[in-house]
Amino acid sequence: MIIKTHKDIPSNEITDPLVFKQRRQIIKAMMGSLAAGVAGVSASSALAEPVSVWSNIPKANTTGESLIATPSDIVKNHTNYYEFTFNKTDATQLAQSLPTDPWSVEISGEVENPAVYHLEDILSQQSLQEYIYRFRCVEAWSMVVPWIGFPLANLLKMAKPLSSAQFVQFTAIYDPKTMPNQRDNAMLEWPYVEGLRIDEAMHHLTILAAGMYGERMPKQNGAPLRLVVPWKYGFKSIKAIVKIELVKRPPVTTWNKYAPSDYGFYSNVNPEVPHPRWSQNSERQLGGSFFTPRRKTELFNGYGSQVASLYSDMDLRHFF
Ligand SMILES: Nc1nc2c(c(=O)[nH]1)N[C@H]1C(S)=C(S)[C@@H](COP(=O)(O)O)O[C@H]1N2
Ligand SMILES: [Mo]
Repeated sequence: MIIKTHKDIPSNEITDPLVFKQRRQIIKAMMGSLAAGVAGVSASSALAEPVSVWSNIPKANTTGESLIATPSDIVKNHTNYYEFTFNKTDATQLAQSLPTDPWSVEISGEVENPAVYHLEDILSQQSLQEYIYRFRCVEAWSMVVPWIGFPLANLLKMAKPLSSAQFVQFTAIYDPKTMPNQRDNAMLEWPYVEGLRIDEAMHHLTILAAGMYGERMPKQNGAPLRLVVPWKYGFKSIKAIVKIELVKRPPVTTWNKYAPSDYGFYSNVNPEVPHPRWSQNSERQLGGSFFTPRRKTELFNGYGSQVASLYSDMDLRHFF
């Protein structure tokens, strides 16, 4: 038997494992619809869904800037998902065991119409758009991601917030069976909780994302539904949301509770307010080479012309 070593295989013969998986999914989808055609019943939605539903998404016109997305294999393989791991690589594998279909999202609290929705019912009522945003982690790295989602405001309006609703609290899934750090009660308090002020939550740049790079959200990036708030540090953009509550008081959020002097409730990107252990005035851009210069971090991550008015009467050093 001739064994080809890695050296002998031309690079175009090596199939990226992600591409391989995608191909298998497409084949599975084709077989699913074939089988359905023969049997005369409709295949399950996930399998029969035409690939184009996720790949021909119109671009949202929210920022008017043209950004070049970070290569998708980098965004999919460099993640922060503390329920699974404290490193950046292992969630790619570990998160695959999280069951995300079916999924429901509860909307409750200070609203006229509290409800529990099947995720698919939420998605079918929204016109999904692509939002290409800069994304800045508090650890001083950044990327540009083409998210697929819809304004959070759309969903909140369906629930009809009462005037007493001043903040929005988001809760992520609690699933210790598949999430090792929940099982071990490691480091943070679980489930992961985040929050926004109601005007931040209603802002048109704030989205719920169900996909990226022309496909459904990979599990390690927060499937099936995550928040994206592009002018705040990445930890505000909570993954795997199961509950959205409108509340009267500022929510107690996971990172703020863990280390209040390091991670403020607002956590707007701000080069003038250093983390106690590192500067925030520049960032390493994922996908660059050794020679790519660090990017100068911008106030509100560059979205100031659209969001600065939310904070006009606030001292951002105090409310960091
Ligand atoms: N549920 C949950 N959401 C989370 C996190 C997490 O650990 N758990 N990490 C946050 C942090 S620190 C960042 S930087 C972003 C990372 O998103 P990405 O892994 O898709 O790049 O997700 C945020 N949302
Ligand atoms: Mo982060």
